[in-house]
Amino acid sequence: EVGGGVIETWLRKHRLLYTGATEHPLILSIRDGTIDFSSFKRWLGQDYIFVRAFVPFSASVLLKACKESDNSSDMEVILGGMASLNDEIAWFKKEAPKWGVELSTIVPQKVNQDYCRFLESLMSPEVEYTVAITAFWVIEAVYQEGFALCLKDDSKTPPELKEACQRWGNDGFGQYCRSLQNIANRHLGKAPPDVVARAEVALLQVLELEVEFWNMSQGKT
Ligand code: HMH
Repeated sequence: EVGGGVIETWLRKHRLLYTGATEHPLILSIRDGTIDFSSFKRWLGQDYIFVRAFVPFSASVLLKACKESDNSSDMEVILGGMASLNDEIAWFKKEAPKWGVELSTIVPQKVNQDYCRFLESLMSPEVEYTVAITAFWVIEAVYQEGFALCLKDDSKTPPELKEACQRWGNDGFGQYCRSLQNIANRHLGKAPPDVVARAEVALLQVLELEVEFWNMSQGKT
């Protein structure tokens, strides 16, 4: 399934945009140890807001899976993702004070608002499960690939940032992303062309928003 799926075709087709998200200069600066810590702090506060908005979106994907999927393991994979979101929120709350970031006072930046609004649009019952699960997969996958880069043997990731990279870059999260990719591929493989086209648009929107989210964290928007 993986290798010959719709997703793999799209990743080849949109390779530059995909690597623009996974190998963004901010990620590369973490890996190279040259990161400006003010960027990390900005990212930390904004991503906390994003992750909170990602919870109801995940719940909507779970609901669609229960209603529209023929395979009960979809629900279990998504539920596992929601359990790790619970840990993520706890991690942000524990991490923020170490950096002097006050989470209760964070104001969402324009890009973050756009991204959260995009998630809300995908929560509509009219949006097909195939479209929503494709977006859900790519949102998780870009973080997994990006942060995994910062954990490679030859990376110079600052010790203070290792835990953040570990959170999304670890092998368990990688396996989870591959499970999501298999689910998305299975549904894309049997969806009508108009649904497949909307899923591709959603994928591109996510990639563009991810690049902008990193730019925003660098203070470049
Ligand atoms: C912006 N994209 C963004 N934040 C995240 N935490 C993830 C993806 C992965 O959950």
